[in-house]
Amino acid sequence: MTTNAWDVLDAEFEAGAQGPDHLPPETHPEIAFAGRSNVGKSSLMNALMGRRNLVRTSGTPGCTRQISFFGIRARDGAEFRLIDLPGYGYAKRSKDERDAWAELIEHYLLRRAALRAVVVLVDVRRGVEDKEQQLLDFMTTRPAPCPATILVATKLDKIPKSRRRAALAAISGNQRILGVSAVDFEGLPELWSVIRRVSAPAAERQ
Ligand SMILES: Nc1nc2c(ncn2[C@@H]2O[C@H](COP(=O)(O)OP(=O)(O)OP(=O)(O)O)[C@@H](O)[C@H]2O)c(=O)[nH]1
Ligand SMILES: [Mg+2]
Repeated sequence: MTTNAWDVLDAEFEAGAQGPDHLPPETHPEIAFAGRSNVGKSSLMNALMGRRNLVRTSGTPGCTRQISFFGIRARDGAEFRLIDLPGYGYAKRSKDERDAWAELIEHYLLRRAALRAVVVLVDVRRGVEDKEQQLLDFMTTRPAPCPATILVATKLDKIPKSRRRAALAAISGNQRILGVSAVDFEGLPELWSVIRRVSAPAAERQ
């Protein structure tokens, strides 16, 4: 059984935006996935949506070149969107290309009123590096309402079970962190319940 077969009734690709002018209307709460290229954003989204290949993944860093919008309909009728952001930190792109992406992502993260939370992904073996810290700091500069940031360590399956807890503690310091794996689905129910909570209407969120 796929991880969220019990909760995701329907998941579909809705729109792709390659520039700030192409963003779709803000019809539903949005949860965005951000992190460096190859960290596992698209794989995690597929696992969460219970779909193997809805979001394109690749062993080649820099695979995701646009902001992709996926519409979710849950069994209880809740509707929200998961957003796949292009990965940053992929050195092989030209500077112009990187600048255009940074502009698009910054525009989205700063201006999108529907944005409820940003899932910031780090590789459990690398932890929070400069780029991730910049992203976490950047999100605090956003004018209210400030979206939540959810720190998530991916590829947990790459380290032995006995070392996972210590590895997560070493990454997070005082912040809350969730460890996940898109391969063995570890941590996905916990992350899913956080996503459900932040995407719920304000009155239901507590
Ligand atoms: N072992 C393991 N491999 C993973 C996991 N998640 C992703 N991968 C692998 O990591 C590689 C990159 O995954 P993607 O999901 O395409 O990464 P991305 O962050 O979307 O990359 P960009 O689109 O380039 O920004 C692929 O080869 C995946 O199979 C995981 O939890 N465990
Ligand atoms: Mg991707």
